[in-house]
Amino acid sequence: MQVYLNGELVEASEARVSVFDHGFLYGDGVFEGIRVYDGRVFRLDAHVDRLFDSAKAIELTIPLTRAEMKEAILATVRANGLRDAYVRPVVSRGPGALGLDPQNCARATVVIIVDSIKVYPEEFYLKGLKVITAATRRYSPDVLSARIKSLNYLNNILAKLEARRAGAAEAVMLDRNGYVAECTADNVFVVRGDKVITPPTHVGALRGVTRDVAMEAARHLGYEVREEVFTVFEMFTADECFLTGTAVEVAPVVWVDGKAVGQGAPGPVTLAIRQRFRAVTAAEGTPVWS
Ligand code: PXG
Repeated sequence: MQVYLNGELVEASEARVSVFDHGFLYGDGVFEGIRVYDGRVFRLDAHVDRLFDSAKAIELTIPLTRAEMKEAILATVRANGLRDAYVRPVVSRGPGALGLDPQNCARATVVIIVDSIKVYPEEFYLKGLKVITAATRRYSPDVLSARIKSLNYLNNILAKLEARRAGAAEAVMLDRNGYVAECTADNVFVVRGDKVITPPTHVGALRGVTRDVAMEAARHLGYEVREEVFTVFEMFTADECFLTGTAVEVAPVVWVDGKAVGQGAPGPVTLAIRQRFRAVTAAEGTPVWS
């Protein structure tokens, strides 16, 4: 496996970052999670734009242009020869003296990891997922914007531990007012009649790339798409509920805190959006090999 590290492709076992890197010491950095479907990188521009926006928000200078970052991602996928893959670009503040001031760090560290993708079993989509509401609240925009995809995932990890403890696939995280924000690595949607609803990002949700694709798909299928706040009450009283994310794609939720959603089985709107999502991933993308 070849890893991109500061402008070079190196063998994975040789890809090392300093213990003085502020990404390691303070979680000071940003990342992305991108999929490659059949030799094409899905929504490369959207992911690279979000990476640069996240970096801008923390005043981190990425020592590459957007075009160079895209080329580095494509070159790293090519070097690994994978037609289906998961890509993880990481940009950290770089090595520097102890102390959290980023001024101690001369240059950002840029890493791009390409790995084989562990797709979820089909059963997962046929049966649907069970989720719980986490006691751990999502942080509010006045604390740290959830739109920054940063190397600080402890808030999400604490909620993920709650899900694991409860034997649930995911944990729904609420904002400080009790409105649904997102899951630990996915966005949340509910379906009510002909309306497909997801929380606005200001409740403390990442603007997921898959969320955007699901909203486009729902509109394409003739549903009314709304960004509205809602509580878990609206999840278990909805006709359908589903999650979106790069890893999970579009996955039905059938159970929330022990209560069945709708009929307790994946619904037709979720399945139609998932099908449309799959068609989009099969048709679009930046070719890795031209
Ligand atoms: N919310 C959060 C907090 C996320 O981390 C999403 C929503 C969905 O966004 P996308 O753009 O993927 O639709 C995410 C995405 C990983 C991994 O390795 C995490 C994500 C995506 C891919 C891999 O844990 N998080």
